[in-house]
This record gives sequence, C-alpha cells and structure tokens, in this order.
Amino acid sequence: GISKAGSTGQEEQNRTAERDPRTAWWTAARFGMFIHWGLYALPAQGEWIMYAQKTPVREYEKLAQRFNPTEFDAKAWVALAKEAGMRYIVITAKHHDGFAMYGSKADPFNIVDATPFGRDPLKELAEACAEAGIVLCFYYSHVIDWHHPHALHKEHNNTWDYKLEEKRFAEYFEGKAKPQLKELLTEYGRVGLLWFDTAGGLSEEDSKDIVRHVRSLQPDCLINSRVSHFMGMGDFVSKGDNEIGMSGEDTRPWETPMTLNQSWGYTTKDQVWKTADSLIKKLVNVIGKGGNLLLNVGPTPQGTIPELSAERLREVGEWTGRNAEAVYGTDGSPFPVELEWGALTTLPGRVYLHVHNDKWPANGLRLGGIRNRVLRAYCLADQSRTELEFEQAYDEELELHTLEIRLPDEPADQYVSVV
Ligand code: JFZ
Repeated sequence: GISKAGSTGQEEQNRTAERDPRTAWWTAARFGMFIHWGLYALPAQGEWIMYAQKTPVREYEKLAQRFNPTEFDAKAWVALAKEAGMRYIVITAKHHDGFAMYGSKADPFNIVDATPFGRDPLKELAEACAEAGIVLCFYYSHVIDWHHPHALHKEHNNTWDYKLEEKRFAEYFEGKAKPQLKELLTEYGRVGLLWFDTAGGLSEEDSKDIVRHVRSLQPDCLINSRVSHFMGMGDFVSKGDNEIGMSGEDTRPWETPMTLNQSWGYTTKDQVWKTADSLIKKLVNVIGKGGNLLLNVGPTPQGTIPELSAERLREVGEWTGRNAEAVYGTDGSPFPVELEWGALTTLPGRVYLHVHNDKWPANGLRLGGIRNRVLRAYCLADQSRTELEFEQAYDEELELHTLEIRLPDEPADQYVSVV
C-alpha cells in the first residue's frame, strides 16, 4: 500500500469520467469480452468472407439453412467471461453481412426466422448475463450491410448484386438499421453500450439522428466513437485494432479492441495465437494508461468458444482474480511515460506497480514523483502480505518523494507481479 501519486493529465481524464456518471460503470469494468459470431463462422475464414468473395446474396443466404449451433450455451459463455475477469460482453447483433443474430421483426434475414436453430441467442445471453451480473452490449453495423439493397457506405458496398446509383440510403437507415436498433434497445433489457463500426460516408445529420434514436430509447446506453466520423461523437473512443492509447489524447475514456489471434470471426486459417503472458501484459499496459481492453473470441458454427481461446481466457482469469484490486475501478498511471518494468494503476491511497517478471529489477524498483509518504509495500500475490523493505527520499523543492523498494528475489506471481 502506497499513498497517492502526483497529478498530470490522467487525473483530468478520470475526473472527466467522474463528471459523467453514465460511463462510470464502463471505466470501472476495465475488461470486456468481444464476440464476433455469425453465419460467417461456417465458411470459417473471418467475417469479411462475403465481401472478399463477392458472394451473391441468394448464395450467402443458403448459409442460414445450414446454421444450427446446437451446442450454444449462453450460461457457459457468460461463465467463461466471468472466469476471465471480464465484466461486460459485446456481441455482434448484426455484422456487415446484414444477418441479425436475434429474432428481428424488422428483417426476416435473422437467426430465428432463417435457420433450423430457431432460437434467439441474444435473449438467452441477456438472461444469463442478468443472472451473472455481466453487462450485455451489442455490436451493430449501422452503415455497412451487404444484404440490404440500399445500404450505402463510402467504400465497402455490395456492388455485385446492387447498383450503387440506385441506392437510397434512407430506405436502409429508416427501414432496417433504426428499427433493428429499436428492437435491440427495447426487447433485451438494459443494454450497456452499442458498439457501432465503420461509419464511412454517414452524414453528420444521420450520425446525430442515430445518437438521438439510441438516447431516446435507453438514455444510459453508451455509444462508441465509431458511430460517426464526425469528431467527438460517442461517449468513449474505440481505438484501432490492437492499438493502445496514450493518456490525455482525448477527454473521453477509451478502449483497445483486441484479437486473441489475428482475426475477429471464427477462422481455421489463422492459428497465430497470443500467449497468456502477452495478453496479461497487454491488459496491464492498457489499464495502466487508463483504458479498457475489449478482447475478442470468434465462436464456432456449433456455438462453442474454441477451446484454445477458452484456455487462454481462463489463464488470464487466474491473474485477474489474484490481482482484482489492482485492476477494477482503478485509475491509470499519473505519469505520461512508459515505465521500463511495466505499468502502474492507482486507487486513492494506493499505487499498484505491475512489474513484468522478465524485467524483474534485481536491484530493486525505483519510482520518483510520489506526492505522499509511503507507509507499506507488499506483493499482491503474497497471501501473507510480507512487507517489503523500502527507502524514501524527500525532495523539499519539488515536494515529492522518491521511492526505492527492495523486491523479493523471485517474482511473486505469474507473468506480471503486482507490488
Ligand atoms: C471493423 C470491422 O470491419 C471488422 O470486421 C471487425 O468487426 C472490427 C472490430 O471492426 O474493422 C475495423 C474498423 C476500424 C479499424 C480497424 C478495423 N481501425 O480504425 O483501425
């Protein structure tokens, strides 16, 4: 336990979040599960397969006849998220292929009406999440839709079935996107956030319209920045894939969307998997900069989360379980610099030093710029909380302490040890 550190832009950012109680649950949650699941799981080459192969709509629709994920178990998915230490789930309610993964009355191209499965997995997830205290959220592709004749995006349109010049965007926007969003926001209980994507070409007027639409249906539902290319829209910033932000870039809270391999949707081709070690270091890096990590899984056409992904998440969960107090509800580092040994999070009266085991400083750990006097230091993974020796020097001029902690010879935890 260490007292409060010095102040910079990061605290500003966190105060901003405090002023906006709508985002408070989300920033405190820190870690969420992203799920890319749809018909594209069948061809098993990722969620862009229809566009990549210019599959005609009538052909792509045939996938629905074969989509029967009888092994889907909402409770098992939610339990895995919880075990990993994730506190919310964002699932693709509709991706770019236009297929609704729930029972939509606004469009028959949906899992309940067009597949032999006939169940509504989002309903089942909503119930399982409510039971487990996990916040359910939806991804919705609001501009790209390769199934609808009138969906009009800046770059990625279905031009093999439909003529660009015959597209009337309002027919799609008013006829499918907005009605489906209304269904999602009225029939599934509380929706934590809507994750919009690829807004290229969406006008400022339509961007505002969709935000107003969401607000009128669930005022507390958060909206991510990809809702619009007009700067400043949305409650929080979604960075690029696997991109980690810096503190103070934006006044809004932010997240890193991350893949476990190099793909979002299920694929048998991509077998480049991040290790638990690298995932934990990435998580620590993100939260140390005050961000959220949204970590993706791509379930199979049978309805299961691939075992290798599940294994990784459980391994991460062992770490988040032991180090929960240094993760949830914390603020990022007040120091806008990279720390050579890892990352830093804070709570009032406490500083958590997340030390990478492979950078374990044999000669002890040095940290300058601490405003208050340190009373106690120990390793979080050490159940007996043996106190570590430390020295403290006070700089009268700067009114700051420099701290030097003598670390144990061996790291206290797997991969990253929190002191
Ligand atoms: C989009 C989707 O096209 C993709 O299928 C997936 O759902 C992903 C999460 O989001 O792709 C993007 C969009 C924006 C960036 C990267 C991938 N970006 O800003 O870096």
